[in-house]
Amino acid sequence: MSLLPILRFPDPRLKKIAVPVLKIDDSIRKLVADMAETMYEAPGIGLAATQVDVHKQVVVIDTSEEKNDLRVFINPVIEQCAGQQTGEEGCLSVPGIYNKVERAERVNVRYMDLDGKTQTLQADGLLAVCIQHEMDHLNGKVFVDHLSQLKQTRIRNKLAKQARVTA
Ligand code: K2U
Ligand code: ZN
Repeated sequence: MSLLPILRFPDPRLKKIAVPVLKIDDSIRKLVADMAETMYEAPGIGLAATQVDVHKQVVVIDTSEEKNDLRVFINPVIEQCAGQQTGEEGCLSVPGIYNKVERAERVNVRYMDLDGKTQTLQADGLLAVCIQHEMDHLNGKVFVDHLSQLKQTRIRNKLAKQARVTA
């Protein structure tokens, strides 16, 4: 397994739309293993393939305390959502930036698992937030895109200043 470099906002590759996985082969299985290792090492509780510059509809999530409950979502589709929740979000592609984002409280998501079997999952709470956050990535969106233009400008300026300092 390998650690993969995570794209940083405002990298334009984060805006690319991921394409469906047509065949679950060894390359997809290796991508999932590398994404999982990268997520755990970051550390994070989710990671979308877009963030590691692979524009395929693959997401890994583990919201468990013990970090022993890896969920793999291939070609995920949210079929239903209900309710509303607002929570503080961060993003491995936008380090050091946190902001409140409004999400659906509950989602029903259909996806393919690593065995190619179609699954459906009813999720709420943090898992529902994470699924929505990762599916935004697959659609070329980061959580900053949900914020006001003023906040987005301030975040871009802050990250640009950070980049100059660390260059
Ligand atoms: O996509 C990512 O960057 C992974 C996010 C997923 C996430 C964002 C907001 C809310 C829930 C999940 C990272 O895991 S952000 C870092 C993090 C770590 C532990 C708990 C919450 C967020
Ligand atoms: Zn993110």
